[in-house]
Amino acid sequence: MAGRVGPDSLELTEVHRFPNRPVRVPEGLRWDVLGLYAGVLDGLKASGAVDSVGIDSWAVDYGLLDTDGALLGNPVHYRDGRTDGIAEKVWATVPPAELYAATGVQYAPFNTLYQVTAARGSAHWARAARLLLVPDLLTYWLTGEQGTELTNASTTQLIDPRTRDWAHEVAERLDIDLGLFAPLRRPGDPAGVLRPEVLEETGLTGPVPVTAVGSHDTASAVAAVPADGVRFAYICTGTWSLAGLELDAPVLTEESRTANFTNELGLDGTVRYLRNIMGLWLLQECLRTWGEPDLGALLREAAQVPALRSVVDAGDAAFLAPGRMPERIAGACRDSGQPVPVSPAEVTRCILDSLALAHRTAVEEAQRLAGQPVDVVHVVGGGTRNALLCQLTADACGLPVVAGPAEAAALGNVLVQARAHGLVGDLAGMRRLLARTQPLTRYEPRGGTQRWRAAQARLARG
Ligand code: LFR
Repeated sequence: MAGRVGPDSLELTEVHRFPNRPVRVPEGLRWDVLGLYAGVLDGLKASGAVDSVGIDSWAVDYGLLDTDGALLGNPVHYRDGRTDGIAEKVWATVPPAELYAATGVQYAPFNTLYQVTAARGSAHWARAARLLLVPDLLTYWLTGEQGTELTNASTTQLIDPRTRDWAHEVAERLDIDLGLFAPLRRPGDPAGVLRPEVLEETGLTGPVPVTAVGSHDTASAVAAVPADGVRFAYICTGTWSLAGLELDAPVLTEESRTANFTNELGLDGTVRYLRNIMGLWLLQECLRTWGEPDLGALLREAAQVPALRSVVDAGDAAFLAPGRMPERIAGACRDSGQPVPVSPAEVTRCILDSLALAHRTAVEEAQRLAGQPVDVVHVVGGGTRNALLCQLTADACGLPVVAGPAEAAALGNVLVQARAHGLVGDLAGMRRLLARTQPLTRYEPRGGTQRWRAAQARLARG
């Protein structure tokens, strides 16, 4: 994505799009990270000319480098099964309550902490001299410089959200050598310049500075929520739904831990207090099984299916792995004594109702646990293109939804670069610019919160 930023303008152009296709090999599910890097180079070439570059991606995953700086194998996908049963091993040394009090990170089997515990003893791990999170790895290949960007580092479960530095004691107790990580850098910090070979391959003219951004896509997306003030919740919708609040301090209570809220780090000292919800992954996987039918037609049909007939727990890690999704959703409905959705439209409706319900629960609980009430829900990311999901979310939350921008992560990335180059002001100024320049759609709740509350209770009873 190429961004163009002026004092009163902000434009984003898609210059190149490439698929990110996980690959299953005999040893498990892997990322084709060289393919992604090639896509980045093609994108730079297609841009023609740029003043600055910034990289963001999904969180938690990493590549290992040997002492020569060479990549040791393909990064493992966080949906790979290698972390099954690993958390219990970690908890035997550091109990979950202590881990949460020290890191504020929700339990997810794929947190980097559990991944590195699972990797121990492997041949690659034995040879590893450096661990770079995915966006830091791509940045390293572009610049030759290594760093660990803070917003993404906060998803490793090895960062203390109060000090915004490494959680030294946790690492020590779990015998994790923090020397494996490159020094921390923060959004806006310089991250080097494009290497001469990169300039040559892309046809760009140097020097082209690379800037650390909120390299966790969700950090960039939250930075691009076009909100005014603090009384807002956000939902970053895409493969995941990340629903929560922006706070100025972490919530590390036991109640917050059992509610599985995470305290990831955002821009300028903010905390992204949120919950991971399976998101449109549930639908994407169904579409894959159904042979990629026309989405527009399917959503129109789903809108005609009666609401809230069956709902599943969209926070359930049982939906994490790929494969057979329609069957697994039908199974969850059957097991909980609800009508079983059969047609693609019925399954789609069940997914969208379930997501809206999970959005409601997360927004409600986040306000209660953080003691920060909201008047509006901002929905950003790819899911803003799904009008039915936005309307159902407004209905379920009983609050207005402001939807947009769809490319929030890219906009947040671009704005942090622009700020580092003195083009925009603080976070509030960035948000004002977004609100002035980006098309937004407002959805009013249509009433019937009672039915959503009842569905919530039904699901809680299991
Ligand atoms: C969204 C996201 C989420 C993270 C998940 C796995 O793309 O980055 O924030 O929990 O992917 O990395």
